[in-house]
Amino acid sequence: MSSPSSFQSEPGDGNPSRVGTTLETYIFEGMLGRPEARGYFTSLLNQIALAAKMVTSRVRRAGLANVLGTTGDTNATGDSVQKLDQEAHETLLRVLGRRHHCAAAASEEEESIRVLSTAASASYLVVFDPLDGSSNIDVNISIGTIFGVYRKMHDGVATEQDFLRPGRELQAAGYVIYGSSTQFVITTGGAVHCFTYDPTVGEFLLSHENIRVPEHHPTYSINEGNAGRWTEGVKKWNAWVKGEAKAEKRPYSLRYVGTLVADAHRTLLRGGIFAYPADVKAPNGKLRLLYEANPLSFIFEAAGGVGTTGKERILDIVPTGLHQRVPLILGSTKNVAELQKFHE
Ligand code: FDP
Repeated sequence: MSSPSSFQSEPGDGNPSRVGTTLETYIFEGMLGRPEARGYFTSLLNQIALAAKMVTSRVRRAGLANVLGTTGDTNATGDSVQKLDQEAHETLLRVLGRRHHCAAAASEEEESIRVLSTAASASYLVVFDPLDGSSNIDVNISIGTIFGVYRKMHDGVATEQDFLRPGRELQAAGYVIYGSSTQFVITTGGAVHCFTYDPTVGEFLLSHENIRVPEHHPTYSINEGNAGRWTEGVKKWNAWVKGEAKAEKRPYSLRYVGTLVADAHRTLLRGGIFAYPADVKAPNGKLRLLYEANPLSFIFEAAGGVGTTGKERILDIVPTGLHQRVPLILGSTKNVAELQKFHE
């Protein structure tokens, strides 16, 4: 998979390793490889990285800075809004609005899109989940930010319709995980890289170059509390992963953080499968297509993994609404094929 704005020289292309390079330099070098580049895309990605630094600084002081707890409101999808969620949402909007390269943004926290600039230079659209894993904020468990970048395809003011595009049209996608360290994972459709934040220098430094999802790993990640509501196929698969079969490394180990970014990050690095399937209570699944499923599927595919509903490729779905939900399965090719066999 490649996108018109892929970083030109990627690891594995004969260049020496760039481990230690700052995210900013990495993005800048990507632009240097594209003679036609105007610097807008580069600037936009740098603004997202700046927002990530600002959010991480708040997250790291969350217990001290009076930002734990809820605001008392509910968001566009009916979840109660955490104060830190709201802060991350406002930070991203403010930072994205500054340089007039982002025409509009759609946030999981807001009902409608936010037009940020009508300047001619504002040629990108950004979708984001400002703080994923809200229910884990107050108990000091990893949380994250997810984002995706699309090109705006016309000269007029951005509209909601501009956002209702399949994920395969993403120009870039990434996430930030606020875990034992803060890491920024990004792809423009070529290689997937992970940059780790060094708070002593205030920079993201390339730490995991050219991430590839292992073909298989004996780990599964699903909210087992929903087992009674699953389809017969998912129930059978679930019983199968727990069955005894030494040669197939079964039973698999269960790992479920309950923060999508954290469960996806582990699966990206180690392999295995993450699933939030459709069930009788949530026939369309729980997770959001635009803010969660698409960016993560874009990353998984770029790293050699899979993003599917179980029936269709996530990146091929044409959205019908900003806050649409989808069943989501992410993971290693072999693990996902195992589940799909039971789906059929
Ligand atoms: P949360 O409700 O805590 O915000 O997208 C929301 C999300 O977390 C994901 O991060 C996570 O994977 C999932 O929901 C957890 O849902 P369950 O509590 O139903 O398992």
